[in-house]
Amino acid sequence: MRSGFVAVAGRPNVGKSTLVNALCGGKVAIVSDKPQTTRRRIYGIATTGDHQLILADLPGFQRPRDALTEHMQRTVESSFEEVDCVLLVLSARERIGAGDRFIAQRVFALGAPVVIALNKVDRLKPGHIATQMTTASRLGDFHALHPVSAKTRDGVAELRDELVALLPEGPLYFPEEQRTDLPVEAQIAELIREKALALTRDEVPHAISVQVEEIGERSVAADLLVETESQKQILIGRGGSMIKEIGTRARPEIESLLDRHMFLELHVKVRPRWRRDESVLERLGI
Ligand SMILES: Nc1nc2c(ncn2[C@@H]2O[C@H](COP(=O)(O)OP(=O)(O)OP(=O)(O)O)[C@@H](O)[C@H]2O)c(=O)[nH]1
Ligand SMILES: [Mg+2]
Repeated sequence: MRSGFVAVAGRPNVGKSTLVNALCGGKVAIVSDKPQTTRRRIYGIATTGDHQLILADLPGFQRPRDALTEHMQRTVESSFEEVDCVLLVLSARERIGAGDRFIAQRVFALGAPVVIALNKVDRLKPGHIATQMTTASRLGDFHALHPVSAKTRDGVAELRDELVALLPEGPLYFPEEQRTDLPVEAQIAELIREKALALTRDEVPHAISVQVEEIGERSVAADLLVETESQKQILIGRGGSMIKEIGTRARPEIESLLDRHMFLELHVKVRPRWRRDESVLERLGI
């Protein structure tokens, strides 16, 4: 039996969570087109007869601006301890630049093998992919470099085999059927937040957090926290249309997670400066 932990590192928005989901063969982490979607470490666990691959999906590497981003960056740093391998994710759609080099420096210094995933190669010209691969290969002494598309799953199976081959012999760290270490309340909160992120823009997505208050037999109650009254009005929408749409989108996924029909009760609340409030962050598990 091979088993072990792989830290997934990279700039915000390069597709780390999408790739973790693809490698696990199911949704464990939420995804959005806004940077800083992932706020806490989430294990995506993939178990077969002969191995258990545990991927630590992490927040994107960033310079902290407040307590929230400070906690996020600390999570990234502490997750590098005792991993069997690091998966460094880059976006082939953007210039591989100073931000990637900064992360690479940190990652290559760990001493664990580094596998580079050059993500988002779908619909890119082969010549452009080749150029990006050359640039990526200069980041450090990598173990392997894989062009992939987390979206179309191109190259994902090969990348998965590469990671599994790097795992040492070890025990099952999690029960065979477990897909993530997130408690169910947190999974539901994340699903609701994902829908809210998709429907908002500018500074609003960053100001949203979700807290599940109660999971009953037939209903789930959750609060969406924002920082200002105007953000609250945006989330509620005209005549409640926005919050209704968030609920409509989140409900089917929550129902399939809990395996029963659910009524979803969402409330929007203002918590001024929650991103700087340690007690709120603690309650959110960040
Ligand atoms: N075209 C394309 N888009 C992708 C691919 N992988 C991810 N994306 C998109 O990139 C955006 C960011 O994806 P995420 O998986 O949330 O990125 P992340 O690195 O986890 O972002 P943070 O959690 O904010 O650090 C989303 O809009 C995804 O749909 C890919 O292979 N191809
Ligand atoms: Mg993410």
